[in-house]
Amino acid sequence: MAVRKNQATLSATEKRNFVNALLELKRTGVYDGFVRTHNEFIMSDTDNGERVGHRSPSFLPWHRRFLIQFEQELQKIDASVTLPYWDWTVDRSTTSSIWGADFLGGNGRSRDSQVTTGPFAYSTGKWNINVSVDNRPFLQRELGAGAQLPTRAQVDAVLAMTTYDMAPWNSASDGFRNNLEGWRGQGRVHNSVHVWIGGQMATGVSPNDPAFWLHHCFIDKLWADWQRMHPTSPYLPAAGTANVVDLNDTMRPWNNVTPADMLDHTKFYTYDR
Ligand code: CU1
Ligand code: CU1
Repeated sequence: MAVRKNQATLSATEKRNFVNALLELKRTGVYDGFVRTHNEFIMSDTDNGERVGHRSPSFLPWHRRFLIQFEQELQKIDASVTLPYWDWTVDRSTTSSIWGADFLGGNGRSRDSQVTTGPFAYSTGKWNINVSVDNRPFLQRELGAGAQLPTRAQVDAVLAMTTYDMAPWNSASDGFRNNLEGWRGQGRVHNSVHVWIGGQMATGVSPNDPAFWLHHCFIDKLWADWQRMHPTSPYLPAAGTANVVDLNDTMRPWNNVTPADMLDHTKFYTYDR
């Protein structure tokens, strides 16, 4: 069984293997397909219309499935690789090891936010931004400029919520899902991490930054933690709700996946804890 680990615990070899698998998926074009899919869903997910990837109950199972598919692509390159997670409640500095030149590379420079260090710097020639919202071909970051990272206390307050989601099943809902997604609540948990990194991460083409996978892996772990804390709290809505993905509804873009299929992550991987 594949074990997903805290990125701070990875060995130099594990970091290198992960980076090399990312670069290979980028080279073959597989990587950019994930960026394109994510942006299509962000653009079409609306509070009052059909919504699948964001602002809706299926935010968590949709990204779980998206990460599993991406991880399987990495494992075709190197079977030893799993997605690492970034616990931003602990590793909160713009100079934490996650931003090292041996891993994700560092902050963008002041002039144009261009990342110039590490394996995803434009100058390497290996990380051109092809699916773009601003026609700039380089990875951009503005670490810490636009938001604060959520604190452990803010995360714990969200984990304490007992109801998975509730009407109107969008970005105005109370409950665990929307407070974790970060459209409301102290810390604006998931959303504020995108804004804290800035650059592409603050847009629909966020998977252009490999940090996307480490951030969403931690969000996925928090969902797993919540499930363990609240074993009798089900995914909601169960059935019959317009515009959102009920428990047993098919979840686009996949034609054979429902939220129910995604509830038990241990069929696919486990977390180190
Ligand atoms: Cu997303
Ligand atoms: Cu996200």
